[in-house]
Amino acid sequence: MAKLIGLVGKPNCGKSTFFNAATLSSVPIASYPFTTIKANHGVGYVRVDCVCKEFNVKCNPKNSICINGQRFIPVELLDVAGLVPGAHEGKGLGNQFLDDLRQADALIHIVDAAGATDAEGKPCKPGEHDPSEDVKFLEREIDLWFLSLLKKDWKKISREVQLAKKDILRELAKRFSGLGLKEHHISIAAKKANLDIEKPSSWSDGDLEKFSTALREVSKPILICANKFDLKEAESNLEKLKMGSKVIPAAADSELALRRADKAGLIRYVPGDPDFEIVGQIDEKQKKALEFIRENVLKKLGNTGVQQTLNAAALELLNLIVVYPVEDENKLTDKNGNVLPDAYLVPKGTTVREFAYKIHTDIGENFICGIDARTKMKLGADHELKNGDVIKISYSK
Ligand SMILES: Nc1nc2c(ncn2[C@@H]2O[C@H](COP(=O)(O)OP(=O)(O)O)[C@@H](O)[C@H]2O)c(=O)[nH]1
Ligand SMILES: [Mg+2]
Repeated sequence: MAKLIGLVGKPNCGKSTFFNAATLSSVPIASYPFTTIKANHGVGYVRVDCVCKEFNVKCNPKNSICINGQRFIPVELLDVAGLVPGAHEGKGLGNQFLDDLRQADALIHIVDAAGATDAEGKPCKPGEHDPSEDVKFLEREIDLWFLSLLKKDWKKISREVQLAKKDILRELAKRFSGLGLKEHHISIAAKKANLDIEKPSSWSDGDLEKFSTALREVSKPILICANKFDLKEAESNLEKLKMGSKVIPAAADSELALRRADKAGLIRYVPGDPDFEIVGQIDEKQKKALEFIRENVLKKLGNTGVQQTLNAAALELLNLIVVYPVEDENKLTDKNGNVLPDAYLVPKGTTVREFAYKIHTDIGENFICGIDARTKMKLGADHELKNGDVIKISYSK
């Protein structure tokens, strides 16, 4: 299943700006791997070095884009409904928030690192609010939500499970399945919280709280996007934001401006690049705005941070790797002669057979073996794929 990355945060931190920037592409892709795109869903891109350079071929991508040897691979994004205090109790837009959260496999928490948004999400003077409070607040909201699900009928159920010698992990997996949690999530979280799974009825309130936090950490990993880094107040808050999750400084509105200018033919800019080039007619005002971005964002951070945030979410948080399926392992083409047509994001540890199923159910069912296009070696069904693999799947037709 394709992974879904949710953008979360309180109002006015730049969620919509980030979403609009990340989903704005100047080069359309013919076919997305996602069938239905709902209202607050969008397609962003993960940027990796394309293997076309290494193989010294000119590629002809179908499900992705290649710009100057950089492959952009679609990944689905979700603009999660604004977080409000008390969301875990279903207050305000709380229910919508929780419903969005349920679907996400990983979260990008967009924070106003400049502290120009107060606790309720209203604009304030930069530096007035401590953004690390927002990080604690979001984590707490999700923890309380997990805790409320966990505590429902807990005394009765834990006793029953223990008496009947049933597996508590399986029971909890059922309870949390609506949130996309699997038994392995529950089992890892139980270990993390040091719980005796033979004696659930002995778990204290403190144990249940620890367990809720662990469940959140394993099932909804969070990356912090320290946004509004073009404002000077942001820098002094960076260290404070590093409370465990990875933090990436960014300027979403700069990225949005650069992508729009590129789309309008005013500049040439590849998302994630350290600089841009002016190629069209621009007026004084536009020139000033672009110079501001160059001086206050690109030179300071090396990039706008938006692409880097998406990459980290997909490749580090979700542990995805990139694999290129081909039908001809020598020419690296599909049946129509397109060179390196597709790039798939798959979880690390995906086997050759699982990959075959991902391409097509029929191919998975009639699987014979894989062939590594680099070494031409045969790969068995259970062989685990590596990042950057170019793979032909042989199957009986
Ligand atoms: N200075 C600065 N302002 C930003 C940045 N990103 C967004 N904003 C501004 O912050 C305000 C709120 O942004 P919006 O995307 O609507 O926030 P949302 O409520 O979280 O969706 C808008 O005025 C944006 O232009 C940024 O990187 N730097
Ligand atoms: Mg918004």
